[in-house]
Amino acid sequence: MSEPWIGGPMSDKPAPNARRNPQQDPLGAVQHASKDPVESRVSEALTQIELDGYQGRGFAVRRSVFSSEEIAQLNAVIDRVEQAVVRQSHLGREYIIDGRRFIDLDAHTLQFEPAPFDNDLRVLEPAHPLSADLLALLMDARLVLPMKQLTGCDEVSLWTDKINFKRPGGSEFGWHQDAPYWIHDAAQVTQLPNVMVTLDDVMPRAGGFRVIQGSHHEGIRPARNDGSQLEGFYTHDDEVDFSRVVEFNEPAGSVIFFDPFLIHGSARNQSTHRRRALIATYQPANLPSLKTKQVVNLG
Ligand SMILES: O=C(O)CCC(=O)C(=O)O
Repeated sequence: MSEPWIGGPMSDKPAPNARRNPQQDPLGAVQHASKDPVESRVSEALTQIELDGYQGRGFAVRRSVFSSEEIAQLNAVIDRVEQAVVRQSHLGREYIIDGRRFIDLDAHTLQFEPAPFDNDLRVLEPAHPLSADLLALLMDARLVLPMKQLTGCDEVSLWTDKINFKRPGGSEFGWHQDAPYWIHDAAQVTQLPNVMVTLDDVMPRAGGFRVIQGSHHEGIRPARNDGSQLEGFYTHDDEVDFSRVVEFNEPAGSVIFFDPFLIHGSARNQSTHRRRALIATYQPANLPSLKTKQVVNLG
């Protein structure tokens, strides 16, 4: 991780850790995959080493937490959800922000890729009301137990969840922190840990998730001032220390817990494969969720 990354602001160039020796994993990723799920089962709760990594770097990674069978079933559900919302999207309210098409459909926001892929879904938020399987995933102990530790609570509820679809050629997610989006709505913005579940094997150049490790220690950083409508939500490039970029090219079914203040994003998908991911944010129990305002207690 000492190698400086010179990719520049959300460059398509792979970050330096994109290929690494899993035996000496600089991310401290814990391997969960095994041919024998009983033998390989490790405690769902984060270990002290993982918790220390989360505090210090702003993230903790667990590789192959969900099996390929579980992910295949989940992706079949997600395909059906995607087709259903796109089919119904003409019923929603359409608007354009920074050249991108958005549709509000009931309590869901659909964001589409910019042209020429503007009929392809980029983000769906929230996703869990559309499938009991998605809600079951969010209640899975492999997510809930770590989230109890990260929120410091005995019981947790859902703040928000979304699916990022990232088709081949799909667009970048600019550097940002989540805390500025949520600070006006959330009861306690410091208690909103995120988890990304990778839904496809992430290859170099597929636009893998990236973070600036340690950046969560520095509070909310100044935003872009480039005249775009969403400038206030993106971190100014001058605030991004590119020498601290970590890119996660993990197998499907891996999970990455990350802090709401951590600067993160991802580059365009230059591969020929989709790079889907589910991101869920947890909070203490009995609090309303971001978009539906329903309380979704998860355990
Ligand atoms: O999916 C990604 O690579 C990044 C997504 C992200 O940063 C977000 O949805 O807030």
